[in-house]
Amino acid sequence: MNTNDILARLQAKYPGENEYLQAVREVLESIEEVYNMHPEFEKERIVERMVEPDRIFSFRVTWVDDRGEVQTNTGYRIQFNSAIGPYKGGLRFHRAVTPSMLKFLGFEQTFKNALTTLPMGGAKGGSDFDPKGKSNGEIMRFCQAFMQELWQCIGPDQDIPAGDVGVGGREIGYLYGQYKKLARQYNTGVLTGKGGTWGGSILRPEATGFGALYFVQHVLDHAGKDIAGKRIAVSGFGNVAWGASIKASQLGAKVVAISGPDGVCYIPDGITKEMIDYMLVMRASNRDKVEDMATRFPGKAQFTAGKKSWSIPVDIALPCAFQNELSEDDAKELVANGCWCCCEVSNMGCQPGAIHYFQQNGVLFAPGKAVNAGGVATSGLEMTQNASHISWTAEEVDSKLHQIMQSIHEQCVKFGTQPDGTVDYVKGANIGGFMKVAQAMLEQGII
Ligand code: 2IT
Repeated sequence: MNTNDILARLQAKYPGENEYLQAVREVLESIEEVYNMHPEFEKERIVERMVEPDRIFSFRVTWVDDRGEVQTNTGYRIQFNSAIGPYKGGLRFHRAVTPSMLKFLGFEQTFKNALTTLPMGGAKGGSDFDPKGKSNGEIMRFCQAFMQELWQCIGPDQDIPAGDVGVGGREIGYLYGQYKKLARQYNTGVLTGKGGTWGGSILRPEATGFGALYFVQHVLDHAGKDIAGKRIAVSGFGNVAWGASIKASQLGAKVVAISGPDGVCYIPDGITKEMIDYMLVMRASNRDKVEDMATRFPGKAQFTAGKKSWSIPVDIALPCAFQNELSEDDAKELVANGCWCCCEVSNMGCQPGAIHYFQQNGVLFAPGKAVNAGGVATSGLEMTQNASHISWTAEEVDSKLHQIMQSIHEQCVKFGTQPDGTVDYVKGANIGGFMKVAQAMLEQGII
């Protein structure tokens, strides 16, 4: 395999699909050496097949807003790879959603899901619908219109969507209600992230953030460090930032920054339970403003417009919002201010220049597909509970989540340990996920 040749061909075929090309480049660069030691991969063109989604559904979504105006959006579901199980991955509702964004997410999801140890293929979907400023009624009508098309593509043994940016418990509720009405199927396993009384797994809302902090603990432990008392910058204030803030605080760390599209809130004494609870109110309001935290807690949270969480001096940076949210300049500012660990909780949260800068400067860095895999892993646990018509206790789910995050860390160490004994988590996660999917594809023949 020649990474540059493959990328040049993809670039010519998909010009402008920058997020997708960025995600493919990162994986191919990591796996090239191992790949070339396996002539059977090359013979069956595993990489050429793996970078193309199995199929892409694209559909019009038309709905009526509160003023009676007709609105039209585009919906997508990308079924990326089914080598190790049915398609699994979230739905993103965000104004900037494009096929490129969802292809990058579906590609990443394939390797992430392989790392979880559970039998799930990779998928992603969503719409360019912008939840900002929308009423509850508008959200419901949009979800119903979206499901009007999506229901034909999904099923508990085919493709199981969940939430992502802009899609949480409320949206999953509206989507599931409409799925039942259209499909006349009452198997709750068709979606994950459901409510607790109708098939949802306990701890699924917290799982991405909790799993990320368990992974951070393993990273620190492996490097002979400890999380207690450390200062942490989180970005965003959505579901992932919320779960990460709860667990970081429980583990004795101090979350001193959260952020939004409008700026950053600096919380010198560390985030409190009341503030963490208020993040849910801010999310439900659809205002998309972190300034609301400073308004609600004057004196305790200080808002600065136009700044990111990466401007606050911390030990550990946890991007929890959106792809490419941390640039090389941000990485330089963090390191200059003493930051020595960055774990991506958002998918592809760091730009390639930032990752390079962290690695060159001895910062412990781990990529999203390892760090945030606790979310989809707990979705996998929700599917198991649904399929066996039972619900596990919080202790059972949490202990399984712990085991899974530990196993992901072990895979990173196995495939990413360098001659000097440090771990390249990017390499480790990419090779670990890739080997599993590639092996399954080989065994299933040329399809
Ligand atoms: O990026 C992700 O892993 C998710 N949005 C969760 C997907 C899932 O199926 O739970």
